[in-house]
Amino acid sequence: MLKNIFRKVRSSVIRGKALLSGEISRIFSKNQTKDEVLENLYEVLIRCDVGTQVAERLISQVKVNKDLDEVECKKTIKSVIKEILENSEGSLSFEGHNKTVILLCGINGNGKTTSICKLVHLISALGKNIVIAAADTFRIAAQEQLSTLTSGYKVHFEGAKKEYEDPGSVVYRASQVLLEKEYDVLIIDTAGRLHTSSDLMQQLKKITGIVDKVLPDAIKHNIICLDANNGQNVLNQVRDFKGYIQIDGAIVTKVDGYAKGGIIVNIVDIYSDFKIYYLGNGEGESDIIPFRSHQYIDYLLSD
Ligand SMILES: Nc1nc2c(ncn2[C@@H]2O[C@H](COP(=O)(O)OP(=O)(O)O)[C@@H](O)[C@H]2O)c(=O)[nH]1
Ligand SMILES: [Mg+2]
Repeated sequence: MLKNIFRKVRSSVIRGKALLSGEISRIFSKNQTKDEVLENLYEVLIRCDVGTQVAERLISQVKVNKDLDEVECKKTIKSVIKEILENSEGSLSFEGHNKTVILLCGINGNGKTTSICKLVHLISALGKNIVIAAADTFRIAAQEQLSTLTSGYKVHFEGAKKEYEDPGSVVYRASQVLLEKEYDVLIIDTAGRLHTSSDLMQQLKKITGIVDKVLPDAIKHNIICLDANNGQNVLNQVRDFKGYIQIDGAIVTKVDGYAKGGIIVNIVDIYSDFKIYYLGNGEGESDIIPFRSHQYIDYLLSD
């Protein structure tokens, strides 16, 4: 099954290279005292988005090295990050005859609709029959975007019957289709909402309630789309969405244009039960990479 998924993925390697490794090398090329090295290292780690908590832990571990050199420093950082990322790999389950529901949420522009198209690309390749619920009923253009993007696939598309229709109604109809027909997977696209807008967040909660009611036995993945380039702000997004619905993990998008690299370590360190399912690696339907911590560490720290 995994093989099939990889066959459909254009590249399993993150495009580009993170800044961290080169920045660390630069620190050691300057012949500085240990204190200066540690001070500069802390600055670099913060600049690379790992967050203060992780940066402090890394510094305290690196400090322990008696003869601090570049190789030892990178080795220590790698091993701490490896520990943080243990158990962070998310995987979508399509087990036996169980039905699976994947709900994507997140703020506007983070890549929900694009990621759904990528998921359709991957999941169709597994021979699964897909229902899409276009529950972003605020913008008719959003429905059209999703319907156009997925038009090349054999999917059941459930959209709004009229503008501003209650997204809950769309999700209800789509859940019924999944329940009654030979479909395996329901993917729900939701309206981009500000995590600060409480009525829209209540609506999201209502959507998950409908799914729970109509499909109590389905395997459910509530996934937040996070734009890697939002830096520390993604932490607020996760916190606020978690205040309304259970969030199992994330698809981190736009890593193709993200050189800082460290935000995933930061998120997983703070939310230890949080899974990273996929990385968005471009705008195309096959620009999606299953998250593998060792590959991500290579991207962060390989020379
Ligand atoms: N470079 C890049 N662009 C992406 C990625 N994912 C989404 N985008 C772009 O981000 C913009 C917003 O995406 P969209 O799916 O409409 O976001 P939504 O509002 O959350 O549904 C679009 O221009 C997408 O092409 C990605 O992984 N890499
Ligand atoms: Mg959208």
